[in-house]
Amino acid sequence: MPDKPKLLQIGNVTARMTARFEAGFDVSKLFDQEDRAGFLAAEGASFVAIATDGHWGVPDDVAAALPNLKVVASYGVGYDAIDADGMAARGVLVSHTPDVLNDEVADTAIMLWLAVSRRLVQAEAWARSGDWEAKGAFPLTHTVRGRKVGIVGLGRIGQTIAELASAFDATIAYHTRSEKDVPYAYYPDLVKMAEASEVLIVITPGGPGTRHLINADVMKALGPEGILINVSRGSVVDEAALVAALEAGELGGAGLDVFEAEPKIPDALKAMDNVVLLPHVGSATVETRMAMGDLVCRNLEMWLDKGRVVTPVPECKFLND
Ligand code: A2R
Repeated sequence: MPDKPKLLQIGNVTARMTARFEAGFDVSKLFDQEDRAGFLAAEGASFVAIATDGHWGVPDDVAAALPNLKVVASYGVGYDAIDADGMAARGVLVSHTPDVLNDEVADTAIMLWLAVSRRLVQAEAWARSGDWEAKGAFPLTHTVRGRKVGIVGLGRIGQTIAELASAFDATIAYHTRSEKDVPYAYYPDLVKMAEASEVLIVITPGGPGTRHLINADVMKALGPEGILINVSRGSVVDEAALVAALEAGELGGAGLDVFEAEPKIPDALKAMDNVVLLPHVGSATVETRMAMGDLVCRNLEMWLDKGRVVTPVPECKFLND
């Protein structure tokens, strides 16, 4: 029997995924290597496949040490940690896991919005601490019903967020680079949309194209009663400007699942009670992570079988025909 093709696993994954990788590939684990540089120099040329995720990506030393790389299967929809254009130019087919996490990330966005508006965290603490008995009723909050919601990025997840927000009688607007065929108001100018919105939900990809798209001007336009929700990438929001806007009272509140230097969160944000913070759990349920892992495996299995993948990133689609 011919040797199995070699796959480099960048980080740890579930035992279930590893077992599926091992059915078709000879698997090596980069994270198990004590001498990473020595290992890559000695073995790098033998690998044709990489399994990674949206956080680990394909580090530069790995990309350079694998001249015979043919396929990368990444876990997660965002792939800003992978140089997809560079991989495409090398003829490397990169895949990701779109669609299977749309509902989960959209639910997380709505959960954050509700938590900020209805002060869920403080109200729960009020109940738990005995303040209800000692001090009486919790102060009134603001309704999420009938709000003007601006969505920044109206792709697979953004459209799912729009559908959920519609159930709260929201008036939806969106900002993207190109207008979509949807029944929502299109704003080519993000600041104008922020001015017209009470809630701004950010769900674009990360990377240089969207870095600090949500800047001081956008936050100021959203205003002292406005709420910013970010479930995309930390890099999309200028975090220093966000802290400054919240401290100055120029922005009403924020719900954040992602941060610029994860897992570090600025202390200033941790100290604010008009901010709800999550540790990047947008897609993190057993069911959705299982579906994502399954799609990573199916991408690799289809590549072994047919030289193609199920869900290539757009930059690599031409290699999948
Ligand atoms: O700009 P367009 O027309 O290509 O629309 C895309 C929009 N988008 C942007 N909007 C404003 N300024 C930009 N510089 C910009 N770049 C992209 O983001 C599109 O409507 C949306 C992305 O949609 P999808 O590609 O379908 O991504 P999906 O599956 O919704 O996930 C979005 C992100 C991932 O990349 C992860 O970072 C995160 O959600 O979990």
